[in-house]
Amino acid sequence: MQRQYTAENITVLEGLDPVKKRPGMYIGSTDIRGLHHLVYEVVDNSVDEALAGEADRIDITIEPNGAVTVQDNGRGIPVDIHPDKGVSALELVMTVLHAGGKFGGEGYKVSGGLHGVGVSVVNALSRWMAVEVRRDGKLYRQEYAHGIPQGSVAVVGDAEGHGTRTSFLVDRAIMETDDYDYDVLAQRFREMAYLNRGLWFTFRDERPGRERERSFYFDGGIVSFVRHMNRNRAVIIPTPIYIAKEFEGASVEVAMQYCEDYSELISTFANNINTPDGGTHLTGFRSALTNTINKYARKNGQIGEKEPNLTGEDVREGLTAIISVKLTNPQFEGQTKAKLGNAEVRTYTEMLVNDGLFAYLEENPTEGRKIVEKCLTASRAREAARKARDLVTRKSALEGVSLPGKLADCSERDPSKTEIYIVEGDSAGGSAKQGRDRGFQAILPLRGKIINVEKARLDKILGFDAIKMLITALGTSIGDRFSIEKLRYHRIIIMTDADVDGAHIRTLLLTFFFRHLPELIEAGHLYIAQPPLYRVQHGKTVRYAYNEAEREAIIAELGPDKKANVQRYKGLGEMNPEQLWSTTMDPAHRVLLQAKVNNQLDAHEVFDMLMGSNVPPRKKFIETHAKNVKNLDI
Ligand code: 0RA
Repeated sequence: MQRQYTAENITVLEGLDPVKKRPGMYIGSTDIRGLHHLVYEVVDNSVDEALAGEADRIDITIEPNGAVTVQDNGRGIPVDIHPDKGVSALELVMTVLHAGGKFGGEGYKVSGGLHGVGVSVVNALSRWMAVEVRRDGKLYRQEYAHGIPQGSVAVVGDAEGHGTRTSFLVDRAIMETDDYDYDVLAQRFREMAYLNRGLWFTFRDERPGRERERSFYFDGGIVSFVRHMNRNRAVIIPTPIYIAKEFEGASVEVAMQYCEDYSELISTFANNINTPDGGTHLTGFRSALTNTINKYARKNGQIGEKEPNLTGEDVREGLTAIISVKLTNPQFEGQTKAKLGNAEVRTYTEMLVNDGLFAYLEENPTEGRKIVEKCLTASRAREAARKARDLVTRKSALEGVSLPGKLADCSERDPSKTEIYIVEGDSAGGSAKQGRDRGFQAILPLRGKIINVEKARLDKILGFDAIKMLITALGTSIGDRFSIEKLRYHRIIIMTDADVDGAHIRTLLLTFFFRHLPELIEAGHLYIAQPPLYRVQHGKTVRYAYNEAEREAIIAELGPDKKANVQRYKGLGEMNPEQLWSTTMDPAHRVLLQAKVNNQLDAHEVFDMLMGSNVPPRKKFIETHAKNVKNLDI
């Protein structure tokens, strides 16, 4: 079929051309992340309508054919003809880059800084797209192919109510995949539901064999978010503190709650977008928090006249908080645009917390006293930790020349070329020492279980020899003396037995790195070795299997009449040095898993659950997941 190009269509085609040519510039990538980005782009427009107070439902469906439909009950994208351009507003929004929907708004309009590339980008990257608008009793519709309107906006029927329904089928000639990950999308919608109190999300998957549906709605908004984050922790005050205020061009909301453990978990958002690198909202919050708690504690007599102030670390220990700001012109900074830059937001957040938190503490003296008590305990412990650490560090035990005696170091001195194996047990350590390439591979055997750092502060942790040895061997020191430049090996490889104890030690080590040396994970230095589970021998050929399926495949390959000798390795110690080298340590053959943190919030939750003091959720998690743990992505 010959396609008809009108003059107008050709300008549309050219207008969206840059998107098709360089999709990465608009949506980051054409892989699954870019694919999800397209969905977020469309959903964000409906969320904007909800933020304007005009919609309270968003229904998202992955259709049986893989198209995605997003429907809201907002005012409907305007369909009237634009006076200068001579086409409908709807068509402009769908076909002109950056046309957005930001016309005709009053008050402050919010739009996502990262996603806000406009729905025309989605249109450009879709084989097919259709928009239906219900307003003024009519149903309007326009369809597009590769971003080109297939006719103008038409009335196709009568309609009750109002809203916008957008469907798109991505162009597989541009997008590498159309296989949406339900869980990833659902997680984002859940987050959006927390961040926008009272907004209903329904998310359906209608793809054959994968049918499911979830709804997200939180009456408590970010208060519910904080409750959810703390659901596996012991809390100091039962109800999260909530403070919020509207400023000129911005709204600021904070929900916070102290827990009995030590980790600080503050998540910040600007226009519903996570800002993991913080920014002005976080800076304002931190300074006002320290200021307010000190002011209250002094007024209350909990800090004496001659006593020093609590530090920022003291007042943030055990704190879970969500800071969410919504503003007209968000400025996202930094390489990954993960930091909020608007200077006025610092002042707003400070004002909110200074006034709002102080008022809360005065109105809730029981809670106020408990919170200050918790901060004072943190302060005393930190002082003790400082003393303990200085005692050790002065003697250079963590930073100095004397490397631990158990460390079998390598001869290479360039850290970018070297690796250190942290090995469970002395006997496996022995095999590893003999099997390694001593040129670039160092071995540090750790005996027995290391301490569960989730339950202890740094002063206590530093009392354990295994931890001291590890830090000394790595060379980076720890806490406020940490310095990544001093790292002595760029690959840190955890090598434990393929059994339950091994898995436990591995988790303890990962927890330690995650809580106390997260920079090493972020920089991609931490790995997990994967020793084989089976040795399959037939005659003179020996092969190794890393899981059940591989073992079965090898046996099947040998054929039914050949009898293979299968050995199951219970521990690293059962392998001789050559076997350990060739299966697990030789860079040419081994398979390493790199430890990564995909999502700070999720990772914190998983560690809280696995290592924290609440037992039932951990039991449940292990029962649910023990059978299908394949890949470790913390
Ligand atoms: C601009 C103006 C108006 C509504 C919208 C945009 C709008 C856009 C989207 C995108 C998805 N859902 C949407 N819902 C509304 C309001 C026009 C008026 O005054 O009625």
